[in-house]
Amino acid sequence: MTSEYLDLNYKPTKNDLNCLFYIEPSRGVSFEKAAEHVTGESSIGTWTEVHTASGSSMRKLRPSIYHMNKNKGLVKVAYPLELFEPENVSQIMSSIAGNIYGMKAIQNLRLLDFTFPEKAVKLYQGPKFGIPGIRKILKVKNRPLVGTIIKPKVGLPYKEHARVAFESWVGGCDIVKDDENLTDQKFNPFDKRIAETMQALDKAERKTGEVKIYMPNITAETEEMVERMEYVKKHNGKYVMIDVITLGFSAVQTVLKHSRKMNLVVHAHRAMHAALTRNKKHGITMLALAKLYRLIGTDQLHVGTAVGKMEGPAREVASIRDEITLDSVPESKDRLSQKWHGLKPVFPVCSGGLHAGHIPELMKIMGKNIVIQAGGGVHGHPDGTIAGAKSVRQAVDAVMAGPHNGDVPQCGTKTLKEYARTHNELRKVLETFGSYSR
Ligand code: RUB
Ligand code: CA
Repeated sequence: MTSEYLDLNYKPTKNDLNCLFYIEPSRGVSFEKAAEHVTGESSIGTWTEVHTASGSSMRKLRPSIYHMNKNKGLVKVAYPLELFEPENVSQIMSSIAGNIYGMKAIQNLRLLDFTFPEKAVKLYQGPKFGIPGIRKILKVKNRPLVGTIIKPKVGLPYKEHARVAFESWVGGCDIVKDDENLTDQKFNPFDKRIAETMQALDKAERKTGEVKIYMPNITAETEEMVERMEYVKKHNGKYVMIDVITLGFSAVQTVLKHSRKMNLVVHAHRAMHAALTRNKKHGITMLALAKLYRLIGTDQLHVGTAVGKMEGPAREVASIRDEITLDSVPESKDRLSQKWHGLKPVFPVCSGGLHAGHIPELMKIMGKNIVIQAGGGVHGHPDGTIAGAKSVRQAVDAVMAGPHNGDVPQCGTKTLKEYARTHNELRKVLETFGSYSR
């Protein structure tokens, strides 16, 4: 095979979408050949030369491999934007993250990152609310938002669900969320749950004087989701949540088209992401996926915790946070640079095995601009849900009142334990689940 795409002198232009891949060739295939195969199959190529297109029109669409590091397995490819249908994320992913994973020429392949040029970014709207819009709704300026997921995940009848939601809000949660696999089951029908839980929300707001949020899971077939959004709106809901990976990109885009019109905030749960993201040699990074959700505009996104029950090291979780919150992210060894041209920041959500004892370390890593969600950590409190919710708010208050380095909280376990002496709910949770330090 001649080198069709390799052009190490090529300088990407403002009309290119650039990708960073990790490639491991199969036995007997050279690195260059594997890189050529990946580049061809993700764009204009196939396994042999074809006689259907004229040379000049194809030359315009030809991508360039402009960087290669064989030792590290890294390849950068610049794709002309014309290869893609603007705003059609499914089409873009069918190209740069499609057939290429199945090719015999590669043993492993991972899309580490991609960069959209300014004119492509500007085609997208980004989040309608994002961090500033959500903080405005909740009237919480500085601290992390505190949320819970009703547990058990599935199985509670709707009246129980509403009662547990009420207790969570009264205890101090800002947000109550359905779990990713609770949608419209017989034991807990969607319409009854939403009506009952929104009534509980009104009651909780009156009792606490705080703004409270309920995030019902509307995940379903697309037209059904639109009906569910209308139903949520009719019951004065402000938010919906969706399982973005299992839905697929286009379905998420459909939800966002309607949510913008209806003024609903959209929370993105990432159930199933690890099937794509977890193997460090293969698949797609969560960083790359998170970028797509910022472009198309979910307002909140699960990014991991670094300290809880789900896999994801601190450095990686913090880099996803940066990607979805900063306006400009510099290039580093395993990512490309990206400018966001004013697209609003997505609220990073930390969730998975969290309880009050994790909060100092979590906030040291992730800062204050996060949503902290604890399911078991709230409803597993020995004194019940209200006490569990109180314990999380107390831990957040302790960290906020504790030492800071600039804007980043530096509260340690010792300070948390001291705070717990005068805060019973926190003390009990630390006795039950322990405190956490890395
Ligand atoms: C957490 C939970 C979330 C997971 C998802 O419940 O229900 O679905 O955190 O993980 P609990 P991620 O607090 O009881 O563990 O956010 O990493 O995708
Ligand atoms: Ca869950």
